[in-house]
Amino acid sequence: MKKFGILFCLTLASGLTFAQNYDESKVKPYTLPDVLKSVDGKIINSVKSWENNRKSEIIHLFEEHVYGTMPKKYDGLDIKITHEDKRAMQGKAHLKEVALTATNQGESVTINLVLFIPNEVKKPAPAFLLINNRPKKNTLASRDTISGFWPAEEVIASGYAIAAFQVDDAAPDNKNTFQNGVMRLYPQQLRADNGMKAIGSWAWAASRVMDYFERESAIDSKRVGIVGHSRGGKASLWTAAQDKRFAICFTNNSGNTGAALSKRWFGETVAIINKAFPHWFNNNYKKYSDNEQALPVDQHMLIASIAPRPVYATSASEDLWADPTGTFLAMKEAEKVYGLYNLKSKLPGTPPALNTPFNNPPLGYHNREGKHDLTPYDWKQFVVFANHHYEAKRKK
Ligand code: GTR
Repeated sequence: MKKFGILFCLTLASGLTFAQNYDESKVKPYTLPDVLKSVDGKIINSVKSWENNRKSEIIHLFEEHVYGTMPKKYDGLDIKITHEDKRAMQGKAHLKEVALTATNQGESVTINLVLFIPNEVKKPAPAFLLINNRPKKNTLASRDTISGFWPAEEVIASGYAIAAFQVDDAAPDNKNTFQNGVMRLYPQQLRADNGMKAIGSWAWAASRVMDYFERESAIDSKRVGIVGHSRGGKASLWTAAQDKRFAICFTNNSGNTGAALSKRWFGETVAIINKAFPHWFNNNYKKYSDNEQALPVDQHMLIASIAPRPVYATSASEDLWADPTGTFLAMKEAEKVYGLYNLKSKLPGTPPALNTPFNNPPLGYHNREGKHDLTPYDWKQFVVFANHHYEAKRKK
């Protein structure tokens, strides 16, 4: 009896910590760190001072306080085509299933990649890579079932290759087992308060896929967009921030510690995410639970750190948990860094109406009607955005 009483109290106590706001009129004033002012107070007003100073400072702050450090070295990468079909999708695509085995200090991890390359496109083809945070059945090589989460046929018809790996290969999405993947290669990360965890591991794996793309003659590794939904969208941002080789970043409904501002305190909060998913971010991040104002960063800085490469963020109308307005505002705040590169943002001044995509680089955004999801509608806008970007590059 007594035991139950204690449990009940704990539930109540955690219920109190979990209070959250869904009411715009209740958003309290907050101050964002100025993306164009360095920690020592220097004003950043040129590409040179941004690139030589502030950009790496920002990445470092995110490593220290949020996602953890990103190991860059490993001993080897073995690339094995485990299955191939040159006439997949009724002859429209060349399917390659690839096992990427990375080794470091006697440990190894295998990332299984599914890749479709359009047959009707002059090679090398541009590509989209999805960090798949949902079950593998969403990204099936067999196409026995087709999921709107990864509309590979439509992307192939648009002239792009499409690839995916499932996050569990890199780090199981579980607080007790996330170590059983990339982390095995870097045991010191587990011991450090600024060591990476699952989100860092997923981003690390995306970079190994890029290592493979650089050696794959059918893929144009200079035209690869990294895509992620929700927790995968947090990882796609971190991937692009860390790895300049990704040409575009797509972050879908990524919400808290993704593209949405944390200091707005709307929808999911840092306390909630740290409690529910202690295995995503580093130990230091736990200091900011219910203490967002102390964070030396906010998510507009992560978006800005990807500049001048384009970023497309999305929201969904029924997904207040991921704070659509806070996502849009973060994109707006990032505009000034693109401005340094003379890249004028085409985003409107205020959050656009539902289903009104702004899909011209450098910054794209839409708020789709409906639920928290990655859908063919979202992918369609990603393709348009990528077309605009690559087209503009070709003309230069
Ligand atoms: C939720 C989590 C979000 C988001 C989402 C998802 O439970 O609170 O931050 O990552 O899961 O990945 O679908």
